[in-house]
Amino acid sequence: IMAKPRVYITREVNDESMNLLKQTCDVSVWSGSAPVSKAELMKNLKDSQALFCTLSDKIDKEVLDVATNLKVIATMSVGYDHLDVAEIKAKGIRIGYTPDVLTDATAELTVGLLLATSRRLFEANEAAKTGGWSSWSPFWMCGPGLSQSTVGVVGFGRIGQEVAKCLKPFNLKRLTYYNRSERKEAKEIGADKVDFNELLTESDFIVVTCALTPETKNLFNQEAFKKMKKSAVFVNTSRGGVVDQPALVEALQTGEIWGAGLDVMTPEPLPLDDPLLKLKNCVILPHIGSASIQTRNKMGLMTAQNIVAVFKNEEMPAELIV
Ligand code: 8YV
Repeated sequence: IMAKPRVYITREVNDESMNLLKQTCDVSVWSGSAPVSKAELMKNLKDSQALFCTLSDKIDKEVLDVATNLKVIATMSVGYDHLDVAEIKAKGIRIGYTPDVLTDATAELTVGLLLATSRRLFEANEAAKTGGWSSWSPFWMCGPGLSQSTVGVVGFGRIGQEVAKCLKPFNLKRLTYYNRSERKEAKEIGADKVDFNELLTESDFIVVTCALTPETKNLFNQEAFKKMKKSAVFVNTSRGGVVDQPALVEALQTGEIWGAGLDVMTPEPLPLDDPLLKLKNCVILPHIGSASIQTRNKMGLMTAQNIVAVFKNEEMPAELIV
């Protein structure tokens, strides 16, 4: 009888995923409250055949070099910028991830963040609860409305397209997108492809849903914020690394743009003394884009299924092919 493959899990996950894994694998879970340290991860990976990880686990060459028994890395995320994909592939290790199942949850959170930022929902709620609501005043708590505005989506993949679809009923003036390649789905959605410069200068709302890659790193720099309208609202639910954060802080402080809503930033968690947290025109969420109960359950299950498939010699539900 062959020993069951050992899978190391860097977070406690849903029972359904655990139960599925336990049927074919010998499961070991990191149950600390903070993310597993690199040293602990390396110690545990030495004799593991599978890794179940999340975005806070950086899987680099140093980690991979000790993980000589690893057959599959399954990340409970659609993003994979925390994985050294080239090195993993070079070692013949398979990669699983969780596309599609989080598209709707992330898109709805993006729309929520856009509205919360532009219509100042958190500021207004705070005022109402802490005595800041004195009397009705014509321009108090006003912000730019979505109706008849131009929205530009940066990165028109699964999530960007879903955001665009969700925004359709808001009576936009124009919906545009910027993407490396033209997306055939755009016509039906009613989104026009524009170049990056046009997107920056013409948009009332800029929504970022692209992946973090060497090409998108610091895409939103000082020059980009300067090109935006002073009334522009900037929303990011992708990765903090696409933004030059000091440049964003400056743009918000000097009124170069109207406001920002961020679900992702650098670093995460954001330290309590970070200048972003002092800005009234910046809404900060703790990376909850995919955090609907249904979606997180699906993500957990898909991650487990990706692992099990490898050991059963079946097709993985979502294998990362690059
Ligand atoms: C996750 C995400 O919460 O899927 C992604 O890429 O950023 C979020 O859905 C996170 O990555 C958990 O690993």
